[in-house]
Amino acid sequence: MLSSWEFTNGPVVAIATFVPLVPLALLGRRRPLPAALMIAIIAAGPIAVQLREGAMHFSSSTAVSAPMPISAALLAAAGRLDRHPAPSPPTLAGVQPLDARIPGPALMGIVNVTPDSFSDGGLHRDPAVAVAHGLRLAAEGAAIVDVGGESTRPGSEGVDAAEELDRVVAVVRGIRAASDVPISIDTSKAVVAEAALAAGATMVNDVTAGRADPRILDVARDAGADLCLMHMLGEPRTMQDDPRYDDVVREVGAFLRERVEAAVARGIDPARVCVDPGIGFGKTVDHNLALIAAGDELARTAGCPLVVGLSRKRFLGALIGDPERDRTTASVVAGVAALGRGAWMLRVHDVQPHMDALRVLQAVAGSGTMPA
Ligand code: PMM
Repeated sequence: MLSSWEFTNGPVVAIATFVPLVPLALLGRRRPLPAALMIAIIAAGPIAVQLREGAMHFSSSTAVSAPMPISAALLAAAGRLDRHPAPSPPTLAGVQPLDARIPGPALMGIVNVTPDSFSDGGLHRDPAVAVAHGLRLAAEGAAIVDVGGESTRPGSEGVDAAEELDRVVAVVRGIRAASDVPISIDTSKAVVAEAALAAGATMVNDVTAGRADPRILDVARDAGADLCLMHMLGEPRTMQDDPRYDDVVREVGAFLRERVEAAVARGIDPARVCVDPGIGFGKTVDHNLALIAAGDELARTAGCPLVVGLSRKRFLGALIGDPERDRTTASVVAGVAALGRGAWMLRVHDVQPHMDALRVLQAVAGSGTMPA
């Protein structure tokens, strides 16, 4: 894990070192700032690693004369996104692992059909607007769209099943009628998952990892659906009151492992399971940063691909020093950092800027394969 100095200063050092040299052709004409920041942060990776390993001793004033050649540093950093981050479980009954069916780095586009989500509550309450939004995210490059009808933002109270069904089923059906894009249903209720899967959803995304309503695991199994199991400390109403861990990475990893085992014990094919550390769900800023930095370890411990959802979340407002300011750039940079550290998929509100980032990363890595 990076020290706070490395995390804070690595990107700054890299910006000063590399941004003036980044080929403008890679940045595209739109949104050059996120692209430049994104390249800078991936370039910061090797510097931070060198710092951590004690192989290079420099302060911010000597960083500009760091011995590593610039192009090699960029390619080495970008190349980290090329390797397969999570060891995939063996297939059962011929099912390909999730990250073989949806190769990473991939994006899950968020369609919140709620009046009060973390950042976009109320925007898509009208089903037709929500469907159009989901289709737009798919057209922009989302590998899957995540439809949710219950807010889980800190302090929220939850919603009853009838209201949640009313919010999400028409939206899932509408997206499915117009597109083949995989659809995830973001719910903790078995009855909602069941109806959404019948309407065309293909994944169940449960922020309680099957603890709130264990029947949801049976529903996912019987439908042959994919399953995302997320960590949350406590419940949304109180989770941010005073979250504490002895070792957040070890505890979240052990929890995810236990939940994967519980799902598999219930008959779910491990090739259908992914996990999520639950950024912002009972975590301080430091907890969130530690989990983002430990993606490789979390995926290894859980034994399946790792989803990270940090888009627009509150800790980014704290990091940029202004809770009111737009968090798109912060989301893209933090998302890229998560991908470089083992995440397979990012759950994001703003697909287009993240897609721009992935295109630039793949160009930098020289892989020649651009996301569709
Ligand atoms: N965050 C929210 C809702 N659902 N699901 C997963 N798997 N991971 C998350 O981080 C996650 C989630 C809350 O964020 P939002 O209100 O901005 O959608």
